[in-house]
Amino acid sequence: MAGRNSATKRPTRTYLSKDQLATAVRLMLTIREFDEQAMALYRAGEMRGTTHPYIGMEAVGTGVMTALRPDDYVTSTHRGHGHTIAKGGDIRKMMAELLGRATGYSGGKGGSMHIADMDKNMLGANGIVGGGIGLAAGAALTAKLQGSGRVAVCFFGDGALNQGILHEVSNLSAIWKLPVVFVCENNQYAMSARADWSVAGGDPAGRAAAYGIPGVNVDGMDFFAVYDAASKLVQRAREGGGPSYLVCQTYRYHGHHAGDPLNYRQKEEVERWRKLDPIDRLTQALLSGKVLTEAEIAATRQSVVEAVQEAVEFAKSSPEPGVDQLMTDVYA
Ligand SMILES: Cc1ncc(C[n+]2csc(CCOP(=O)(O)OP(=O)(O)O)c2C)c(N)n1
Ligand SMILES: [Mg+2]
Repeated sequence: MAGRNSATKRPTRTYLSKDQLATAVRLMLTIREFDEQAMALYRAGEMRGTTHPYIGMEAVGTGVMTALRPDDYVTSTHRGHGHTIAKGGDIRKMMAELLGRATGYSGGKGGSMHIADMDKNMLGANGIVGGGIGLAAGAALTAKLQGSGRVAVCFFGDGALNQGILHEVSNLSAIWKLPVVFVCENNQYAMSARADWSVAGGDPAGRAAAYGIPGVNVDGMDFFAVYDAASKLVQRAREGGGPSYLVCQTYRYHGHHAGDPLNYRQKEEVERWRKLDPIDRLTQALLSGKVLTEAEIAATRQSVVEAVQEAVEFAKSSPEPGVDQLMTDVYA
């Protein structure tokens, strides 16, 4: 984390520089614009396969990533664009991957759920629900054995709460005091299954007690709440305190994937969550705290739209992988 000297004191007890806060705004706007354009490309029939939009959940990925060092590890999910963007990924290579182009992260052969950026220590999206959980513990074990001081953050959805791997990995991480933070993005649904119908025991953060580790539940629509909680848990892990659970209450504005008919939830529910919009809340806080001006925010919005448009053009003008690539990157 940089910029402590020019720190802005926030009423939330959060110390972040103007640069860091402006970056958070830019990242959240980029995530939203990127996924809006990805959905538009899907609807226009330009994308093979599908895409899972992170729209509405931007404060979670951005708040957590703001609390990390660049060399910290992250594992992601099928809804991974926001994590990759917030970890510093390249939106041109991401968009090219979505459109199946050779310039994409996986040479255009993987699509949305096969985006990783090892240079940024983003260990990858994952099409298997809960698939990143074991990888994060492995990365954390590496950090511990090497004494590197690095931390692993594992994002997963409410749907992964009931996967057996989470229990096994939580137990082992606690026993071995691994530097890992398990971040549950409770966006209230796993496909069409409501979390309050499918997750036993009320607040999932309470499950942490069974492993003797901290469990914290925060408003995932509030950048500062996520950042504050993540900072403490990451710091604790870095100092040898071991793993923890961070449960973020959030919502996906759109369907499970871009083609979801969305016939399982009420309009009023969506409207209630949209009133808590994480981008509006952060920009309003920064305007009223006189950290950023309307003009600065408008300029950021404009440059984000242009950057994503440029990424779309880059992707569209890139070639598809050739037939000679058919058998490369095949491991089994
Ligand atoms: C092991 C496994 N089981 C089932 C699926 C099918 N599936 C894909 S996404 C999903 C729901 C995941 O919900 P959640 O973990 O809450 O993440 P969200 O989509 O809400 O971000 C399911 C069941 C899968 N990909 N992997
Ligand atoms: Mg979910």
